[in-house]
Amino acid sequence: MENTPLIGIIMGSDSDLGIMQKAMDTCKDFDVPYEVKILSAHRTPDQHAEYAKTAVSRGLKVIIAAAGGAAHLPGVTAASTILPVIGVPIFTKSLNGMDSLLSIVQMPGGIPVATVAIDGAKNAALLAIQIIATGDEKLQKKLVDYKKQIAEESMNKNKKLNG
Ligand code: RP5
Repeated sequence: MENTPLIGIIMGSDSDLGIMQKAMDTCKDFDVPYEVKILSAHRTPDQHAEYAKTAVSRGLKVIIAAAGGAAHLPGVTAASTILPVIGVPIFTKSLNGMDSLLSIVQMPGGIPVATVAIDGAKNAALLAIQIIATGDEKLQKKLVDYKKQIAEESMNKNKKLNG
């Protein structure tokens, strides 16, 4: 049971994988089990619907959904599950990811998607981990340590500046 995925990481295409690797790496750093799938709201709507509808019963706690362009994947996922959905807008060459961002962030009332920055895969994973940590003291401790670590790294930059 321990390795049952808690975070589902889905993305519209394998071309999103380079960015989404950061989400996977962050889950690994915190030892939070995850699963990864290519699922498209447009190209594989039936397979995607099945995934979203069975997510709760399969034990997932949060879904991270990444998509670029007409980025409907996070919103359609949120429409089909009661799990929290975090959307990652993927950078696009034609519109610099603004198309992805606006497609994901402008959800209608009643169907929330927590949207991170364009290509913000690492923050998406951190947010998913923080959500799961609300019911997991061990994970809370890891998050406290992580915050200490990034504060230390930041302060060390001052040491370098001032010699
Ligand atoms: C979206 O279309 C994907 O999320 C990807 O960001 C974008 C382009 O997909 P490919 O044409 O590279 O497969 O569905």
